[in-house]
Amino acid sequence: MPSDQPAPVKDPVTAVAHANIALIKYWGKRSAEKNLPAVGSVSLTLDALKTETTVRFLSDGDKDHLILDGRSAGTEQVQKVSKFTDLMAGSNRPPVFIESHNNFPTGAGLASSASGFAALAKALNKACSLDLDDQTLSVFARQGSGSAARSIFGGFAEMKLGSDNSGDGDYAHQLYDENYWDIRLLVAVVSQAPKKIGSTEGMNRTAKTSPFYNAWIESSPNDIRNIKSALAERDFQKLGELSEHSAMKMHGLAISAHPSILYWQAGTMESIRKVWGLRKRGIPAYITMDAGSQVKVITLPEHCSIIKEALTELPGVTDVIEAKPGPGAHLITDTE
Ligand code: 2P0
Repeated sequence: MPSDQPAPVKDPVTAVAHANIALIKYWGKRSAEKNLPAVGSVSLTLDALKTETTVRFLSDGDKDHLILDGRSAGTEQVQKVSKFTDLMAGSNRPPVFIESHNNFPTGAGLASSASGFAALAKALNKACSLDLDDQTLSVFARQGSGSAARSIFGGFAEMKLGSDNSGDGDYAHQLYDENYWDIRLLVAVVSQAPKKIGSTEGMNRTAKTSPFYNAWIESSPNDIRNIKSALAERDFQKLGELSEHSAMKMHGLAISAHPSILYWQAGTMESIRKVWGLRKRGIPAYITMDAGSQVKVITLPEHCSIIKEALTELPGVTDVIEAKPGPGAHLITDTE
């Protein structure tokens, strides 16, 4: 630990953070070094998808350990987490033992890095007695994974862009908490396999090769403004249309990269067509998708069961998860 920071405690600290789904998507970086997004984004934190992470600083040994879902993580993942721990705890820190568990498939487009780094930031904050506020934690979480900045907060969050490249202005903040509006998100699980092209690689390739990248950047502020007004008015149709359009725009952009980035599987198309069919029949349901093949459906509580039933029947869909607005990252105490 740097001498100006308090020594880490040796007792384990456990934090939980929930995945979030971007209603207005982040895709592209304006700087890789501090992981600065090229566009703002607006998200919904989800109660049903969560990561629980326990951090324990070790009094001896010389390397960090990371256990992910019960297994020792690969070198690349350990390095990423070590670098993040250095960032928060200082590079003279003792080795750390981190155990993390997701209640959903890792790396399959269900935002495991978002909940993962948000939980780790929250746990390290306590384990190192840093006492940082959520905005500062969000700045740290962003450096682990852009979407993680939003998972620090519950309910609806906005990721803001800084006016310079220091990184201090690139943080998320809460727009409304998890009790503001009871909308639902159904996840049609199409594949549990990790995606072949990670988000970072996908974003970099898109920025370098898509002829539409500048148009994507230019159209973003308007999308953010409009979704914030849909949220303020609790206008579900407006929220759904804007969210679906942002996801389609992002996937169209990724497809326009060279070589093309196509996250969809057969079950993805089946699910999209099914939801569009339901909407034609008057059911308020809108699609969103991330860097993976899963289709997420934004709807209202009273329409969940009919949509769930329709998606479950599809041959390409293995499971349907229902989520509602969830809480921000928090510590688990003995009393929970
Ligand atoms: C989002 N995604 O806004 C977008 C939509 C995926 C598609 O943020 O490179 O893992 O670590 O900052 O946060 C996933 O990308 O990317 C993501 P990095 P991250 O949710």
